[in-house]
Amino acid sequence: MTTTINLPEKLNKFERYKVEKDGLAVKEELDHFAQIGWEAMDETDLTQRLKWLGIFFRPVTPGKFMLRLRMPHGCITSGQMRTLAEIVQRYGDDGNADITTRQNLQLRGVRLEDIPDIFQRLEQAGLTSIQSGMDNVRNITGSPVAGLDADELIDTRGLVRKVQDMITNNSKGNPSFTNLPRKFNIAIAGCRDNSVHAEINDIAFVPAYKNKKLGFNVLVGGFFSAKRCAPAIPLNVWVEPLDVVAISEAILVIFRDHGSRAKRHQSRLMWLIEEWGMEKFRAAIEAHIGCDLETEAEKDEILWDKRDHIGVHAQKQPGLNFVGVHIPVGRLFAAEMFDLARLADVYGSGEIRLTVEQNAIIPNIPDSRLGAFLREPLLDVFSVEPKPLARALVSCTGSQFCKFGLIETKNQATALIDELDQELDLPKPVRMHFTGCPNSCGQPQVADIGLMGTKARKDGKTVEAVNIYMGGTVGKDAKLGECVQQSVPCEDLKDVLKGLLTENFGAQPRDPECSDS
Ligand code: SRM
Ligand code: SF4
Repeated sequence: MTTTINLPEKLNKFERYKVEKDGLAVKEELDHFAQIGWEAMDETDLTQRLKWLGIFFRPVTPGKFMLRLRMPHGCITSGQMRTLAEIVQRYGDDGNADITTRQNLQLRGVRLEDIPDIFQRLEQAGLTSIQSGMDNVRNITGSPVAGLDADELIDTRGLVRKVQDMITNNSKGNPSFTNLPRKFNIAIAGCRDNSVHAEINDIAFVPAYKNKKLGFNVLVGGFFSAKRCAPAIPLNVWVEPLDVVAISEAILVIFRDHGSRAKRHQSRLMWLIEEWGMEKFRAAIEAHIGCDLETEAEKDEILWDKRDHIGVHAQKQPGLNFVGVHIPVGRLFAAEMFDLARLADVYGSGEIRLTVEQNAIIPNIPDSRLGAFLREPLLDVFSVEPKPLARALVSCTGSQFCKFGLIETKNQATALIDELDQELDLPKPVRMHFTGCPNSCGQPQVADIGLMGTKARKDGKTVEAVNIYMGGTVGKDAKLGECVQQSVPCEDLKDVLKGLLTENFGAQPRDPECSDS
């Protein structure tokens, strides 16, 4: 594929290093890097280009890398989970896996010298981490209950796989898409509850009927960044499932060739759409695919509130169930990963699904096996009936591993939410999302209550604090929340949250007699 990238006259440092050497070039140098060690590597190869292979140098834990996989649609087999468990197990306390807000897995504690062996294992297991970081397309999301949900409209698993294969050249790496102006997110929803957060993706396909035919309306340009958050807007196009790969490819080529590269914070797809106007953008897609596109269907089929999939649910296949288990803030350790894989084998069909709420689902459990499944000790840790605040808690990585983190998130959020769950009775779950900095990886703007890390001054000292967002709605008519309170010191957060939960979500003090702590 020929590329005609629109480079600015003066290149910023990211564009310069991409021009100097393609990100994917480091693929051929892994054995060498493993031999010389990370300390002797060229700095740009180490801190930037390795991300084209999903390998992230962590300045917070130098020498202990993060490996971000690709997990199309959040589907993983028990065998693949075991392979990943074996990989993190060798790192002892440093090793773990986090389920991400894009229904993906990231491994921690990884040593560079082990990467050649790890990549061999991943390939054998049918897994890849290719092009999962920096200016590449992120994990492609889809409904976590595709193929299981009786009310599903389109099973999008095959489509998601095809789009990933197009982008990554069947996981071998695709030079056509290694130099995008910026990161890029794609979601393909076949469900009625918008389980993928369509509105915050650069491209989202959402189910819609046109002339009684089922296909997708297309939304474009959604993104979050430290400087601006924008919900996706209609492309005013309806496409058949068959055309999803071609449309995605066309938009990516247009973004690659025409997207602005001058300023990093103005390089996401929305900026190009605004510069061109939707008509010109749509015409460019038509020119690329060589035919006219149909205008969008009047309404889409996202008509439900969003589900969290926790607990036992009957599948469309009679006699079978999927069970959503709550993984606190998405963090898994090797023993738990082995155990999840075992449960999927013993009770299900050897399959596990991951959700954008950082939880897991085990599908295909027969009615007759449910009782025994629900008695498994792992479910004491990964509950099928978590308390209302823990149930809906999401958290980004935060300062424990991420250099952008202004606050520690996962551990702090879990402890705080556990205390609030002990002290309050709530009529229904409240979706709280913690994110360590304005990059918004934990999506605070989609939450009932979003907490974004910042710093504040208290008693003459700089302390960890949060800006509080409220009003994010998900599912049908999804809407982004807005900042309602700034610079609340983390040490005061519990009382502030108690107030917000009481005033807005019907929280009542819990009767200590009923406490099960
Ligand atoms: Fe993110 C950068 C983690 C989802 C917006 N994100 C980062 C980095 C790579 C920064 C770094 O190098 O340390 C973080 C890695 C930390 C680590 O060690 O784990 C990071 N982002 C994450 C994850 C792991 C959060 C989580 O705990 O689940 C998510 C991984 C998803 C995946 O599997 O690929 C993650 N990041 C998101 C999302 C949510 C989403 O996609 O739905 C967003 C907002 C949506 C969006 O992108 O439009 C998001 N991350 C960012 C941004 C701001 C992008 C921008 O246009 O400015 C950055 C900073 C950047 O890219 O320059 C960022
Ligand atoms: Fe890191 Fe900030 Fe993203 Fe959290 S939101 S993972 S702290 S970049």
